[in-house]
Amino acid sequence: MAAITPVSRDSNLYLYKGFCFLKDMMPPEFIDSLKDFKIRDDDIFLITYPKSGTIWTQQILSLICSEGHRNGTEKIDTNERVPWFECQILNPDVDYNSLPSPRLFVSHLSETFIPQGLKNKKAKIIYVMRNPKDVMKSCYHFQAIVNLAEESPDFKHFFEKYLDGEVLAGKWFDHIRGWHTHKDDYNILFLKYEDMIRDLRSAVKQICTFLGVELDDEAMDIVVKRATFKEMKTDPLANRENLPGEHFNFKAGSFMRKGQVGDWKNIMTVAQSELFDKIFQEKMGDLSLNFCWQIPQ
Ligand code: PPS
Repeated sequence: MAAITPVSRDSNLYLYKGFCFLKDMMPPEFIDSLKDFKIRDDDIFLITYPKSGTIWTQQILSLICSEGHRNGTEKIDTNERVPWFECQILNPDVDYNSLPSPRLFVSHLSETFIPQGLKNKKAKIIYVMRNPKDVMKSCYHFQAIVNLAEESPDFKHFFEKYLDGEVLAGKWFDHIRGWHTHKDDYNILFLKYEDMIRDLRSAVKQICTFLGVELDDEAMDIVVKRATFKEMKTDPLANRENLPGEHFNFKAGSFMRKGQVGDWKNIMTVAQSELFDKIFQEKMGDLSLNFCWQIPQ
């Protein structure tokens, strides 16, 4: 087994093959075993770096794939409908192997750890990315809610911790690079959070086309409406407030915080932003990827 390294700024995490895992919930033997998880041709994986639009796309996927969700006859929590793949410990009574098809999974895993069966190019992956400054700000606020992370005393501390990848999922740059450079190995659709903000209906249509699902106008209207920030914030099945109280403190905030593009400007100093831009250029400059850092109001 590869070396396991402690994470100096967060004792809840360990570093393994360049990725930061939760010590108590994701043992390395289990993580290694996921490569052999048996993939079905109709599996759908949603993959994100944390705070990039996961819960949002989970809701969209669930609404697209389940008529019962759309018409309100099924009251299933989105986390149950689209379970967290590498955190099966949260669902000890569920056997992920025998879930009915089509299975929907959500994951923050980097490309290194993903089941090999996804390379059959039949099963589908939707990868959602978000500009990393907003991801950083969202992660920073999230520390107050989640008991699974050691809280940074201030943003300066968190800024350095995030750049060093001492947060769940490790370095944002590595995650994006890994998935982007291996994109041709998978049947994968890349989406950007900011494009979803600009035009949610088009994003939903893109997902439907990728999944081969045809929705009539009425169904499409329901999906788009129920996936708006305003609707999701008050939807207990979608906003994750049903998650185990021992891990989360919802008095301190919510998964549904602001849902905006450019909020990083309210916390980053000019010097931090310039440093980030420099590192971004060094690490990502050679990739054909553009990010939207701000949308004029
Ligand atoms: S997690 O913990 O990794 O699953 O978090 P994740 O769901 O990836 O990201 C949370 C951020 O997504 C925002 N969000 C939305 N934005 C726009 N529209 C909708 N419907 C929506 N749903 C969730 C959420 O507010 C978090 O971003 P911030 O910037 O913190 O508000």
